[in-house]
Amino acid sequence: MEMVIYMKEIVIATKNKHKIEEMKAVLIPIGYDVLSLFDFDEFPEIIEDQDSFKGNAMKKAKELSDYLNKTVISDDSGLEVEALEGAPGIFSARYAGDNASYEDNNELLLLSMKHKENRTARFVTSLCVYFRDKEPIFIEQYLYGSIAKDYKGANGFGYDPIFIVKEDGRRLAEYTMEEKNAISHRGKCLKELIPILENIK
Ligand code: ITT
Repeated sequence: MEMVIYMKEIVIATKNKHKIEEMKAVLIPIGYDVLSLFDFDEFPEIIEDQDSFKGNAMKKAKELSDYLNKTVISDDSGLEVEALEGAPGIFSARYAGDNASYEDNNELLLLSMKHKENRTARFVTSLCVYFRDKEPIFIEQYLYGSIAKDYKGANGFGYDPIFIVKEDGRRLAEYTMEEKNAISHRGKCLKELIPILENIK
C-alpha cells in the first residue's frame, strides 16, 4: 500500500527572525511545512491600526490568509507598563517614533520611568491562526516582571535587556533562547497552541 504524507502548510506572518525561529521550533515537530513572509515576493502591507493586540493579530493573519489563500499564523506582542497606564502597549515597536530602533525605544522607556517607583510591567502576546475553512484560533499570554534602571544581557531582542523577570530576577536578555521560550508570553501561546493544532484534521 502506498503511504501518502500530507504536509500541512502554515505561513508565519512576519519577517522578524526571532519570531520565525521560535515558531518554527514548535510547528515543524508537529508536522507543519512552515513558510514565512521571506518565502513570498509579493504580499500586501498590513497596517496595524487596531486598538488591541488581538485586533492587530487577527488583521495580520486574515489579510495575509485572504491574499495567499493559505493558513496563516500571526502574533502581535508588546510591553505594558503599569505606571505608564499600559504604554508602550500596542505601540511597543514605535514607542520612540515610526522608525525607532530597539535602543531608541529602550532609552525613552528608561527616561519615562526615571521617577517612577512602581516598575511593574508585563509582556503580552496575542496569537491568531487563520484558516481558509475553519474558525480562527485566538490565544493570549503574559510574562510578568518589572522595568530595570539599566541594561543587562545580550540575548533576545527589543525590551529584553531592561525587563526583569519576576520569577528569578534575571533580565530576559540573560535567558538562553530555550529558557526564554519556556516562560515567555509568545512561548506560552505556542505551547497552548500545540494540542489545539494536533486535534485539527
Ligand atoms: P511583526 O512584523 O511580527 O509585527 P514586530 O517586531 O513588529 O514584528 P510585534 O509587533 O509583535 O513585533 O512587537 C512589537 C514590539 O514589542 C517589538 O518591536 C519589541 O520591541 C517588543 N517585543 C515584542 N516581543 C518581545 C520580546 O519577546 N522581548 C522583547 N521585546 C518584545
